[in-house]
Amino acid sequence: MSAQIAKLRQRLKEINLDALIISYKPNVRYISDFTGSSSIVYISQKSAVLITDFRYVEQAKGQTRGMLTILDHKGKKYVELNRILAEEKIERLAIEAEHVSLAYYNEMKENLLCQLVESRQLVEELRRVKSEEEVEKIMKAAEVTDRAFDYFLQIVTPGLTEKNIANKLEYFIKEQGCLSSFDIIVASGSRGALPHGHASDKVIEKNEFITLDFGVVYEGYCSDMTRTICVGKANEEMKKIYNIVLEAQLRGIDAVKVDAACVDVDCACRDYIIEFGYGEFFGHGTGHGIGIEGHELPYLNRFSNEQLKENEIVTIEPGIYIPNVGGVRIEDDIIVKPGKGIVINQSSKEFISL
Ligand SMILES: [Mn+2]
Repeated sequence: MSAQIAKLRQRLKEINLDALIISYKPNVRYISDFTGSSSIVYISQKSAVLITDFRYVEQAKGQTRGMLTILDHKGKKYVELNRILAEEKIERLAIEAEHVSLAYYNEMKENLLCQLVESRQLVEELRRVKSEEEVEKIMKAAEVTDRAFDYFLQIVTPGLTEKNIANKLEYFIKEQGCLSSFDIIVASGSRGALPHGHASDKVIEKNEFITLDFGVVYEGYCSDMTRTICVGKANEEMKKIYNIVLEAQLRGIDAVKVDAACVDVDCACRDYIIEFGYGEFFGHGTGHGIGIEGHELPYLNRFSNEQLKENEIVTIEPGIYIPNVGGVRIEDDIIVKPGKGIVINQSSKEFISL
């Protein structure tokens, strides 16, 4: 049995659920290592079963390494499920309320021979704390991210469009055996004021700031990093903003440790930015967990009411965005440890003007 299945069984016991069906891909991957696009994973105290179809049976056998029983459903998936539910005398079965469509839920409700109950964030909660193996994968992803940033510094120049840069980076990342974890954000000049300014056809001009936010997936695990640089000579206001964001980010990183309240980590960044009068220009949370997904639990923002746990990996990414002027964001990934977190990214945060 895998450690993940053991953790889930323990959790099911604690909350008094007989069994759970998982169909959300990131959760399926976490519990079973299976990466195919269509499956149901059934976990009870007695069994661990992956129901998929002909296209994926061989793949599932390889990826799950004998830790789950693989079933090939010829007809509807619920027919196989009903057989197991009857065999194990399951009365209440949990379904991932946040990830199934209404149609899917209704189909299951009408056809399953037991009571269906909603579960929320069950596997997501288990995914928060990373195993050593998961930490290593995310560190590898961060290494590739650092290399890609070095490459960005070599190629970025006025005259290229944001898309030109994103495409070259994308190619570089693929050559390293990875994938981008989301559409690369390249936001130059006044577009820097868009926190999620995906690369556009805008041409990079001399003396502009460029915010680059990207991440890579290495063996299923994501990194996430942002740097803002200047091509040419920086104006004083923007340079001042850069230094405020950098100091805020360093304060945020310092606040990351075991048992820290997520809201306090957010405040560590936010209060510093507010002090300089830029509070209204920092409209998003300070960070989030990373792992199988680019954004996952825990969330570090003004509304968080939880605490950091050892071996969670979170981003710290404050920013200041001035409409029609531009913006700065700096982001690193940090492993939560007692006393002080470990920053994974090695890329320099000193102000770079090329
Ligand atoms: Mn991020």
